[in-house]
Amino acid sequence: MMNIRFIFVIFPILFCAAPVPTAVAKDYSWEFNNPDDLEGWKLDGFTDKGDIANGTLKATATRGNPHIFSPGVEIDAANQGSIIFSMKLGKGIRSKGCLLFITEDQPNYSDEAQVIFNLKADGEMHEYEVDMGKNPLWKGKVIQLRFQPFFVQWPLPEEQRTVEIDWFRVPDLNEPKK
Ligand SMILES: [Ca+2]
Repeated sequence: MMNIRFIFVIFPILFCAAPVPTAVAKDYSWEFNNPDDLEGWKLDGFTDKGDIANGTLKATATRGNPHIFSPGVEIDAANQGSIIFSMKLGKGIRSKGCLLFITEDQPNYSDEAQVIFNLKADGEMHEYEVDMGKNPLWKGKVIQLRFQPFFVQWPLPEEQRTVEIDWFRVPDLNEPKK
């Protein structure tokens, strides 16, 4: 009797204590195709938590620098230097966007750990590719992203406050294309 109890207690402990495998690049892909499923993303600076309709995450900003936080990730910076996404912004918005990141070694957001990108402001859906590798702090294991679709002075004309994201991906560049 004692032996059986011992096995039941000790096995889960051994399992939990097993060493975590070393960092392996993981493909990340958020498609925003299921209604009300934000796939772990959290919005700050928008009218609500975000809405998913017609396969697109849609939200309306309440300030000039709204934030969209990714869920926790384990991005291998060496093999995942590129972030791609498909986004639609209000026509005529005069701004740039930026992507901030934190890593295991630098777990606090700062303006040093960001990459700024140009926006396409014709009011249509566009694919963007941001080369994160050009920031020297993009190294080791990246644990979260903070996506800022724009940063502008407030107030912003109402028709320029809406952001739509069709998908957002961080591919493993070493992985052969499917
Ligand atoms: Ca989608």
